[in-house]
Amino acid sequence: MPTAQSSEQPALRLILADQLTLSLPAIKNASRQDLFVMAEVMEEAQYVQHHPKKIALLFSAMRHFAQTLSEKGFSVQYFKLDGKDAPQSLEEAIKRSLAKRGFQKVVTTFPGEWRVLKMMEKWQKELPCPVEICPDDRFYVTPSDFKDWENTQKGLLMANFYRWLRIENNIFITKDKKPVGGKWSFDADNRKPFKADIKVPSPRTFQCDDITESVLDLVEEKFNHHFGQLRPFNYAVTREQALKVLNQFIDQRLPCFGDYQDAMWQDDPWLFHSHLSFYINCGLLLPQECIDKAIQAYQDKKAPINAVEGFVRQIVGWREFIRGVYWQNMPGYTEQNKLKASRPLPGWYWGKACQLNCLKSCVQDTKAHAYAHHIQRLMVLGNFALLTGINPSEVQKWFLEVYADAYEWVESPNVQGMALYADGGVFASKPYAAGGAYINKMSNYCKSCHYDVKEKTGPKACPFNYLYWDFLARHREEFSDNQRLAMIYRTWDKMDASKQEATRQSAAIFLKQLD
Ligand code: FAD
Ligand code: DLZ
Ligand code: SF4
Repeated sequence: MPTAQSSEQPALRLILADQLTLSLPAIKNASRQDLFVMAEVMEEAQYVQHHPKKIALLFSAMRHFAQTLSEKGFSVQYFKLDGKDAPQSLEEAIKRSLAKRGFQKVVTTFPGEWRVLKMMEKWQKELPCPVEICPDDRFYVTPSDFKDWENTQKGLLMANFYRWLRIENNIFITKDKKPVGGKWSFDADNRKPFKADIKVPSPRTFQCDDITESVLDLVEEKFNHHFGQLRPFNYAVTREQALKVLNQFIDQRLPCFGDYQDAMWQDDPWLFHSHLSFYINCGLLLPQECIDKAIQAYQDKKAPINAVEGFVRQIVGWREFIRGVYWQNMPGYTEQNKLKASRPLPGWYWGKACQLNCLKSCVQDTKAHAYAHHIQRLMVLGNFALLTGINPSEVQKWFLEVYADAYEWVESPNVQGMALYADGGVFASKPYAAGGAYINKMSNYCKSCHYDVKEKTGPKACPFNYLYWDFLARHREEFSDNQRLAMIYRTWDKMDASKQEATRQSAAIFLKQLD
């Protein structure tokens, strides 16, 4: 509820599409005379061509959030994209709202992208009143905390960061600061392949209300040319619905989350994953409440340690670490290309006919749902781009466009750093390169593929097999000091010269066709 009256002068409070959280300082400290501004604008919807489901999710969630603020007694100026005289940019929306009344300041929240932060800093210089940038307290670690922690380290290791963060925040540890379960990570237990007879609960879906229906019509009209299927649309668009997704995950999927975390299955990207990133990243859910519920499930003996620790590690380990890497290395991080990869992104990523069943399936899942799970993104879509040397900025743009959870702070370190090694190893100790055997072990894709995963060279051989060795051979110089690759290079060196030649020849033919 707004505070009744305050001696402070009225403020204009901007809320972005990924700031839909009532507890944010910029929102909870509002008073009755303040005005909230929310704007659907072409500038944000088109700076990359977002998947239509992502735009629909954000616009519908924004409209519902605006309704919640109004019901709580706040004044809200909401600009619809198709409204009369709709502003084209966030700046235009603010300037127009400022002109209406004498606001004494503009209040914003620290954004998710360097680009938007620069925009806010420009407003600080140019707008006729002060612009305050409030902290985003939905994260455990601020960019400056991360910097301080990094200064205590010799290298950037997620495992060390995760342990430090758990101790600092008392997360899932015993009274004597030991990890619950006796180990900091149960990752080694989380690599079971999936089987056809394992029953997976259906994802929680929702009927569209009138607000969502009108957003779908708008997105269909304006963004029809973007890659991705808009309908059927059944994602959560309010906090109440997102909480239902969370509760269903905790009850039905969390128990197996760890076991099948790395598994991939044709036409089922959801498996036992949480599907919460859409909602955590736009603010409908708080990371803290997600891990609290998972830990409670462990305490109630409803989920095993490998599942709960695994989930906690993804959220307070990887998610926070990735954000720290982003802010610590911007600007410039997104332009890195240490392996000098220059190949254009093949049409296969946009759904053009493709004979690699794994790649085709992951693209199809992405197109249909604006979602693919972590191993699909890393070990199929990212791995293929790494091995074939696709230009990192094209890959990064693709990942930012096609996933409903994609914002630059989280997408770019995952793509540049984890999948492509384009940052030269800021936090990954070696490239996540893999041949067909890994994909075959973790999925059923190879069973219905044109290629043979057991074949190493020749026209029927799985391309991942020869591309893997070709990638390593091509980049030998860059990786000469990498101890973690030393064994692998020894295996390559022991291979017959004729086998090496055939491998490189197969790769050359494949790459030529790709071009
Ligand atoms: P689950 O598997 O259920 O994991 C639980 C939660 O942990 C996720 O919801 C997410 O909040 C967090 N998480 C797990 N891994 C990561 C990670 N590596 N980085 C950050 N958070 C993580 N995640 C995004 O949120 N946005 C992106 O744009 C994005 N792009 C990626 C691109 C590549 C190349 C790779 C390899 C990973 C990317 N990820 C991204 C991380 C991860 O793939 C997604 O967070 C996850 O697939 C979301 O699905 P889920 O909610 O079902 O996750
Ligand atoms: C991603 C996105 C989209 C598609 N549209 C809007 C919008 O119309 N209005 C808005 O306020 N925010 C939008 N966003 C989210 C912003 O781009 C987001 O704040 C940045 O990506 C930073 O994380
Ligand atoms: Fe992918 Fe190779 Fe398996 Fe085909 S055989 S699905 S290309 S890993």
